[in-house]
Amino acid sequence: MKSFLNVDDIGDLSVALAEAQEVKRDRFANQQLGKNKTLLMIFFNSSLRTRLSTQKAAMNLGMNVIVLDVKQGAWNLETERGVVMDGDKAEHLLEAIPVMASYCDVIGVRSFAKFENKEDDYSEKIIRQFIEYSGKPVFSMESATVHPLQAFADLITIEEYKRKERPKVVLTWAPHCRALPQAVPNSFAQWMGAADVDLVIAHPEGYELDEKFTKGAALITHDQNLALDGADFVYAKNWSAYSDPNYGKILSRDMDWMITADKMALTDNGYFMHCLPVRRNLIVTDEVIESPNSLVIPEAANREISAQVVIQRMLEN
Ligand code: AN0
Ligand code: CP
Repeated sequence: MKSFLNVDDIGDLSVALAEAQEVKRDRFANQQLGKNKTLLMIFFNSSLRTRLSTQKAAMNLGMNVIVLDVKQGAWNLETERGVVMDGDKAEHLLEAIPVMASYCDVIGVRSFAKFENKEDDYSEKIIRQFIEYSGKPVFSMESATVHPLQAFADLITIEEYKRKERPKVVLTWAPHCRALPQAVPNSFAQWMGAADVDLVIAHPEGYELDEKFTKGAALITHDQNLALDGADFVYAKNWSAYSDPNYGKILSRDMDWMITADKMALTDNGYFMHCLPVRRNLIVTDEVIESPNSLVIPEAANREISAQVVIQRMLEN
């Protein structure tokens, strides 16, 4: 695997899930594979889980790991070509990428949507430059439009907890105080659309996601209660608007969309999921996230597994 952004990059999902179970059985079985190899993780944005789980996965494979926080200690990077660089940015990404690539074998990039230019965000302008100019395998650790390591971990979790052959999985928008990217819901919809589940998406009017990601959904509705009826998994997430002219904007703060015990009562004893970090009592009540049906911790733990499968594939390449 040379790059990892979309579900297609991983190929057959049942093969990927079998590899994940293999990693779970013995996560140190491939210690030789990464010997004297280096993973470079580049963060343009904050992270807790991605940073720790991906580093752990690389260490399980015997790799060395370098982490660069661009905001803390690196030169401010210019990303636009043709700019007269007389501002606060001392170095251009076009030099920085090949330099960074010369010190490593595999690269992970976290670079959120900037919400300045939808075309730039949806062409994955930043991570595409890493793919083009590094000459190394590159994976997304949440880039402008996708968070595939999260979606893969979510799929592993659903596979482990499902009680039906083909569970009903609901992706529901929930309220938040900040404008968040569409990357997590985009990837979740894309991966669930390709998996053996019935995907239903619920959101208020104006929060339609890019159809490129949601085309595998059985139903997309503005009625959250209808969506939750009989659900096996409830995946809550806030996102900002995708549709023009409101790209990147908050259109609703409707607290009726928060996941409460009453909402969970509509499901078939459904599990609650969220990628974290989550703001309690905005997205979900304390009661629901602390309930025995909350999967947020095993879901986060599976981030180590999804990262290990992906890095392993890149090392085998
Ligand atoms: C980010 C997001 O919504 O994309 C990261 C989630 C993994 N969340 C926040 O910025 C709070
Ligand atoms: N879920 C997730 O990616 O968390 P972090 O932003 O903390 O890495």
